[in-house]
Amino acid sequence: MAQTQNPDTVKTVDAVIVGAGFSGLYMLYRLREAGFSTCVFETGDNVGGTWYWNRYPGARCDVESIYYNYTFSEELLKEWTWSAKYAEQPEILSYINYVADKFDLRKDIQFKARVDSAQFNEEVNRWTIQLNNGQIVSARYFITGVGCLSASNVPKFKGLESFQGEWYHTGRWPHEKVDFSGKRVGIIGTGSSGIQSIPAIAKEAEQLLVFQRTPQYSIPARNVLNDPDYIQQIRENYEEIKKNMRKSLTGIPMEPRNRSALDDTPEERRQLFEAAWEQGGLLSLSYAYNDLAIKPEANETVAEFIRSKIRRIVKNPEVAEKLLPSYFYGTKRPIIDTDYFETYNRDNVTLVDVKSTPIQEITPAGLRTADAEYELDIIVFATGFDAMTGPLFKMDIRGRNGVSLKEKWAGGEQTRTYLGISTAGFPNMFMLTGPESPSVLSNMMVSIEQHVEWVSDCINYMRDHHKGVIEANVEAENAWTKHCREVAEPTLYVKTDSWYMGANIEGKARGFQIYLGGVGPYRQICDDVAEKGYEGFTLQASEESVVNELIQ
Ligand code: N01
Repeated sequence: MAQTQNPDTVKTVDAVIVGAGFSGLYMLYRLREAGFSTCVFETGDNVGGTWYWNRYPGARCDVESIYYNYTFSEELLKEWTWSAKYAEQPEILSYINYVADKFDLRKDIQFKARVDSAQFNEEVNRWTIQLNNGQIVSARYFITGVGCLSASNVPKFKGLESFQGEWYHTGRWPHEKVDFSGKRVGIIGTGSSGIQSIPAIAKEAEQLLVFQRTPQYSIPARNVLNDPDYIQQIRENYEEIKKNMRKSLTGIPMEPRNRSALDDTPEERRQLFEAAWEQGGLLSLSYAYNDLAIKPEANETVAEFIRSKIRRIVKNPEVAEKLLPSYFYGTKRPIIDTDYFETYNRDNVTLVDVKSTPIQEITPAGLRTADAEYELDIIVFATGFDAMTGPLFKMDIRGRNGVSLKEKWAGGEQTRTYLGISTAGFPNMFMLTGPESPSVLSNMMVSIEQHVEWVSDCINYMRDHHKGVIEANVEAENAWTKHCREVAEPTLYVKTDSWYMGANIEGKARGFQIYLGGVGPYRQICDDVAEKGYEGFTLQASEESVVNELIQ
């Protein structure tokens, strides 16, 4: 590590940021504006993060585009116009590139540079960051902007290396177009990525086989082009919209209807659900009543409503039956789609239930399940991610006494953080949208801006108050982790095996890793902590201020 390196070869900056996605870019902007020397390292060869890697056919955002953008610059808000209600991946990627150019961010980003390790050096209170190209950087602050869903998960199927065709993971999609025409394509996985890509691939491929383990609830997105008058109206009211986004539960300016599903008659519920189905979108059904995520009987009303829709849309009753989900609605990420269930009415699409007949191996010619062999030219893995901790664990991050983050969060302990931003024993390290913050259960843009602003305010505070080290206290961390679990415990989320629970990765500790208290209340908690001089953290004077005091 750096202690043994020639100091002349070590680059020194105030802050290192990992990742040039939405969070890393805004963090860079804020720190640079405040006069801190900052360097971003990015594995990819361009900006974009999630939207750089997830280029699979049909990829688009499930949060309305007018809410899924930066709000820090009024000028930017006025300059950029989203073409549709839900923006497609290429448009979002263009937006990110536009932002990077507008604010001249690229000059402080090193692309194709992967951070392999980061170690806190207690002698000098600095982080030593090592890159895959051998470069070493010393930074006061180490900030991760690695996202929550960037460590792709390709299940360890026997025989994958023997497969003679092409295979791709949705989260690591190639930049060149994948040609499905005339091909027999198999897709494994029916989460958001699978459900978005299945209708798109079905239109091109000669044959599409969908290997489904768990049927999913999905409701229509009802995407439309944005009307210029609507955009104008949004622009005129953006200050108000922004305020509402920030104080809402999810970062989308909507609140759940304040009524139990069990207080309405079946006919009243049906009418309400029908209206929500027609409206489409991420929250229309989840927000129809206030107890769908808490009471099993309330949840069953919406779950059965969606099942009835699937039975009606899918013409073959046997196929429809296989597509009926049974877990608590909303306890996996709700999915919105364009013609997903309709796609099973196509002649070239076949559904294979791999719950009852599991995939046994990938063969040179395709794939073998417990009762059949399928010949395939292309396999698409829409098999998700090692979420939340996966992106952090890809780096060897070591805090005090050389203890790694992986060791600290190992075994049944799961994650332990203070506010989802920091963790005891890892001074001057900040995790943007880290575990135990609202992150993926919110509009990420709102959560990203909140974290970036909180962290940059904190770093400014440190400079203004001549502090060199900030570290979460163990007591504050324990209290926060306990609070996170207490908020999640009464909900149905913890009763479902999902990636929220770490259940999709073999051997991973189970536990709900996201703060469910809502982005508005969470912002208030973080602001209060800052207002009280960073309550729950220990701040140490900077070396320069100690030296100055000694001299005087
Ligand atoms: O991944 P997932 P994803 N054999 O984990 C199956 C965000 N996102 O990439 O449920 C067979 O949801 C697995 O089956 P099961 C969004 O937050 C957003 O789709 O574990 N199947 C499941 O069906 C989302 O939630 C957007 O039984 C296997 C699928 O693979 C998150 O990313 C778009 C298997 C994985 O589903 C992740 O979504 C895309 C195996 N061995 C993603 N292993 C939008 O904004 C796994 N599966 C719209």
